[in-house]
Amino acid sequence: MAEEMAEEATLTDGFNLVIDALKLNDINTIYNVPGIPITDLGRYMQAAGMRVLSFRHEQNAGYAAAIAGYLTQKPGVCMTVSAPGFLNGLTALAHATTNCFPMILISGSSEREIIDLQQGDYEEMDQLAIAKPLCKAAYRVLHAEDIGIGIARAIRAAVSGRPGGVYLDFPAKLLAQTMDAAAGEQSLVKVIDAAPRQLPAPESVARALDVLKGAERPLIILGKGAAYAQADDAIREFVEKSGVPYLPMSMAKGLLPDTHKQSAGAARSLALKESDVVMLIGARLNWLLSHGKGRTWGDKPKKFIQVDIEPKEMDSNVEIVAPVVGDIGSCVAALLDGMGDSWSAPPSDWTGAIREKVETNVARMAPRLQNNNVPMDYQGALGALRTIIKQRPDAILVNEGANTLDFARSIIDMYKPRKRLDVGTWGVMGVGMGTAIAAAVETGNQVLAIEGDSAFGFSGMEIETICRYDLPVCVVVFNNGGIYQGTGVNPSGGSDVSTTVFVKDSRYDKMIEAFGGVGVTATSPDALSQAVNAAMDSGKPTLVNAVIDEAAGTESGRIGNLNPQRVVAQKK
Ligand code: OXT
Ligand code: ADP
Ligand code: MG
Repeated sequence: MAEEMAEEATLTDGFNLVIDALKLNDINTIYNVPGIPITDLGRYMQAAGMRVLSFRHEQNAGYAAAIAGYLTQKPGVCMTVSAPGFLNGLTALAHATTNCFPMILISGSSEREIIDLQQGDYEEMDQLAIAKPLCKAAYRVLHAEDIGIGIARAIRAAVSGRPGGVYLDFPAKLLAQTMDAAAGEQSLVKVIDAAPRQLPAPESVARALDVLKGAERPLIILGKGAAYAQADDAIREFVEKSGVPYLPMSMAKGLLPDTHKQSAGAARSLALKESDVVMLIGARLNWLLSHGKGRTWGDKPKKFIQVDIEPKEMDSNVEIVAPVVGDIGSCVAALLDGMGDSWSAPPSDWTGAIREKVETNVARMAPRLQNNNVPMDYQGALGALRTIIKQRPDAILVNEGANTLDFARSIIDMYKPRKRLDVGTWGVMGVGMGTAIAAAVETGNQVLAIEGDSAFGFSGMEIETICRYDLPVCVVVFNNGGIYQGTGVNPSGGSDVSTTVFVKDSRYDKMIEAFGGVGVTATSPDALSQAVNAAMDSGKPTLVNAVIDEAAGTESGRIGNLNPQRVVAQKK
C-alpha cells in the first residue's frame, strides 16, 4: 500500500497537466458546457481555483470566450464535449476568427483509431479536420507529455499577429493518461512574449505621414482593431495632434468620446464621400465600408493609408498607397514621433464642413429622442438609454438586433474604449447573452444588453446562467413583436402567422422571474429609464421587457439594400 501511495505521488495525469498549463499562462476562466468527456475536467479546474462558468448552449459559451479575448488580449477559453458540443462551439470560433478576437475552443473528442476506421465511436467526428478551415490554427494532442506544448501553441497562435480563433482537440483518453510528475512539470511551457510588438518600417511611417500631410480633406477611420490594441492614449493623442476628423466603426466608438469635436460619426456620408485621403487604423475595407468603392465613397479620387498588423490585408479591396504594417500601438507611436512639433491641421473649410454636418444631424435627431410616446418608438426608448450611458460611462453596452442595433449605434454615444460590444463583422444574432456574461465576468462592470426580441431569442436561455452567477446584467428586450417589425401578414391568408412575427404582447420579463431575477415591463421611455436605473443601481440580474411599436422599424434596419430585390412576379 505504502509503495502504491509513493508511486501515486510521483505521477501526474492529463487532467492536472491541462490545468497546470492554463494556470501557468495566467488563464483562469473557462466558459463551458459540461458533458462526456470533460465534466470532470471542469470540476477539477474549479477545485484548482479556476472560474468555470457553465452555460446552457456551447455557442453562447463560445461567444463569451471570444469577447473575453477581445477585452483582455488573452485567449478566451471555451470548453465543450465532442461532436455536437464541438459543432455548437464552432460558430463562435469562426466568429472570433472573423472578428480577430483571440479565443481557444477546447473540445473533447473520440478516439483516433475508431474515428479513422469510422467504426462508430460515441459522438464520433473528425473534429480537427472540420475545425481547420474555420479558424486561425488547429491542433490535436494525443500524449500527456505534449499537453504543455499544445496549450502553448494554441495561446501563441490565438494572440500573435492578427488575433483569431484556435481549435485544440483533446481525445477522451488523453485526460486520464498518467506520466511522471517531475517530467510532467518539465513538459509545461510558459509562453514568452505571446503577442510580440511588430514595429512598422520607418519608411512606411514616413510615406504615410507624407500622404496625410498632403491631404485637403483627410479622414481617419478607427476600427475594432484599434480598440483591441489598448493603445488608447496614443491613438487619442495621434488623432488630436493630427486635427483630422475621425469616423469610429461600431466597436471603436468610445476610443475618443463620440461627442469629441473631431468626431465625424454623425456626418458619415459626407466624410466618406468628400474625403480625399482616408487613413484606416485597425479597420478593414470590407462590406461595412462598402469595400472602399461605389456610391458610399462618391466619385472623387481617394488615397488610402492603412495601419494593420496583417500585411495581406493591404490592397484587399482597393489600392493602399501607404501601407503601415505593424501592431497599432507601435505604429501610432511611430506616427506620433514622425509628426514632430510642426504638424499643421487640415484646412478649416474641411473640418468646418464636417463639424457643421455633425451639428445639423445631431440637432435634427435631438427632439426625436425626447419623446415619451406609448407605445415607444426606437428613438424614445433609445433616447432614455442614451442618457443612462452618458451618466454611467463605465457601463458596458451589449447590442444586437437589426433596428435595435442600427438605431442604438447612432443614438447612444460612447465615452470610453471597449464599452460597446455588438454583432461585429458578421452581424451575428445570438452573441448578446454570452457577450454580456463575459463582459460582467471579465470586467466586473455593470452591463446593459439592448436586445432585439428576435436577437434575444437566440440565446435567451442564458438568462438562467446570468441569474445562477448573480451577474450585474440588465437585459432590455426591445419587444416589437417580431423580426424587424411585428406587423407581418401571411400572404397566403393561411392560419400560420407571417414568417417574421412572434407571439403578440409577449412578456419576456416573466422568463427571468422563473430564475429569481427581476422582471419589469416598461411601456414608456420614462418607465424604461426608471427600470434600467434601478437595475444598474442594484446590480441584480434584471430583464426589462420594453414594449416597442410593432410598426416602428424597417426591414433589416439600415442594411435592407443587401436583400435580393425580386423582379419576377410571384407565381400564382
Ligand atoms: O451621414 P448620413 O446622413 O448618411 O447619416 C448617418 C450618420 O451620419 C447619422 N448619425 C447620426 N445622426 C445624428 N446623431 C448621431 N449621433 C448620429 N450618428 C450617426 O446616421 C446615419 C447612419 O449612421 P451609421 O449607422 O453610422 O451609418 P450607416 O450608413 O448605417 O453605416 C453602414 C453600416 C453597414 C456600417 C452600418 O449600417 C452597420 O454597421 N450595420 C450593421 C448591420 C448588421 O450587422 N445588422 C445585423 C444583422 S441584420 C440580419 O442579418 C438579421 N437577422 C438574420 C440573422 C443573423 N444576422 N444572424 C443569425 C445567426 N441568424 C439570422 C436577424 C434574424 S437581424 C435579425 C433579427 C432582427 O430582429 P430583432 O427583433 O432582433 O430586431 P428589430 O429589428 O429591432 O426587430
Ligand atoms: P471594424 O469592423 O471595426 O472596421 P475590422 O474587424 O474590420 O474592424 O478590422 C480589424 C482589423 O484590425 C483587422 O484587419 C486586424 O488585422 C487588425 N488588428 C487587430 N488587432 C490589431 C493590432 N493589435 N494591431 C494592428 N492591427 C490589428
Ligand atoms: Mg424585433
